[in-house]
Amino acid sequence: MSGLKETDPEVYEAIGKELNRQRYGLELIPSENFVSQAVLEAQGSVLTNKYSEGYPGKRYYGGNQFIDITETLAIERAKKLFGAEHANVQPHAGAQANMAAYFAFLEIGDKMMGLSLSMGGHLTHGSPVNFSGKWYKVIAYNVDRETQLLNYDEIKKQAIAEKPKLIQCGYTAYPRLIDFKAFREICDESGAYLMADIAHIAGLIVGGVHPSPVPYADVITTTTHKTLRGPRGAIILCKKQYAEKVDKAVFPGLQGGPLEHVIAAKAVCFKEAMQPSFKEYAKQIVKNAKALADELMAQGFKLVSGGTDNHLILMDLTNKGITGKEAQEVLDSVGITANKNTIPYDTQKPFITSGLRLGTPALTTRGMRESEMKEVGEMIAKVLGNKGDAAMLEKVRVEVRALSERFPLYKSRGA
Ligand code: DSN
Repeated sequence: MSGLKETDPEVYEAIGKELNRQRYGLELIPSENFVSQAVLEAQGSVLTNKYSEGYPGKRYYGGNQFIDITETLAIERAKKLFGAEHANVQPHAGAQANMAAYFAFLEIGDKMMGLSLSMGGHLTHGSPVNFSGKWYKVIAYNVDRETQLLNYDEIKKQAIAEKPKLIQCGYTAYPRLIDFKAFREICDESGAYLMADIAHIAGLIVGGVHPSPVPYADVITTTTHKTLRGPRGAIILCKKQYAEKVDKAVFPGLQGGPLEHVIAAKAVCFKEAMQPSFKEYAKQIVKNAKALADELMAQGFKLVSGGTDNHLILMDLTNKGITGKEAQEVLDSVGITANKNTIPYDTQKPFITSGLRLGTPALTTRGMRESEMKEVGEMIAKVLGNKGDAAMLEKVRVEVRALSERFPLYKSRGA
């Protein structure tokens, strides 16, 4: 990064500091990961210079003969990776992908159903502060108060009574498997389209450790940067019969020029996710999440739904005298990054919360396994149990640094 260092030392320095934060800390935010050198190189390439409104073979600008190669690779690889009939690889981010999917299947004012944000849904699944809650008539469904799980019978009753045009499934803080077949049946009985937002679990799906929605959903959206371990961005998958309306919704409906440097990096990510080693990676994410969950429960922590089947854990801190916000902050102070999150039926405000959301995709990328998850669980317990003990916090800070150094990150890169 010598050019950047010379031109803009302030940006260069901040990037260097962020690199060191990633190298010497423990990243437990379940929606984050570390991309490969190849993904970084594609995303940092000259493809950023090119306008390419339209789609491969049908562009509104000249000079797209090489862009067409990378975008076509991304499309074909996405279809093959997920076994989908059609892929649009242009959405800039998950929110834009969801917006485009709604735009394709709904009219403004139509009724849709999604899991409420405070129960593990996403802002774009119908939150009143988001476009989805403002443009559509949203009926929220909840998880069960006792089990903290989706209750498919209840969702079905609600759907049959409400008759939404679209039902959204796929979540940001749900630690269990999603039964997409059950959602298909609910949609068939209530006359709704089924949309699955698999942003969190896409890598687990292609890695074979979570069922796929492809046989059941009419439209699927996912970001590419979470368990899938690609660049920040998103894609939409759908059945062939919906291809044209999905493509039109993305461009010209909502976006102009696609980010072709990011699309090239998505193509690289999909190639990486097709390798047998990615299946091993996905399996290890889940094994690590279970190991971390077991250690946290052994340390006396309550977990929402009593554990995990996927990459994430939602800690319920209500019996520990610490809020999610305080927990996030004290963990941050020792180099452990996690995020506060509401738990189902939380009595705290979303900025405070009673929960803490953890995930294992990033640490698994670094090569950590079950024994390191046990160490991480012990560190979290020490920090949350001793938040005012400066000596203890310093001790854990040293442990965090030592563990991170055992699993080097971006060895050859300097900012
Ligand atoms: N912000 C993402 C997450 O952290 O889950 C969802 O978009």
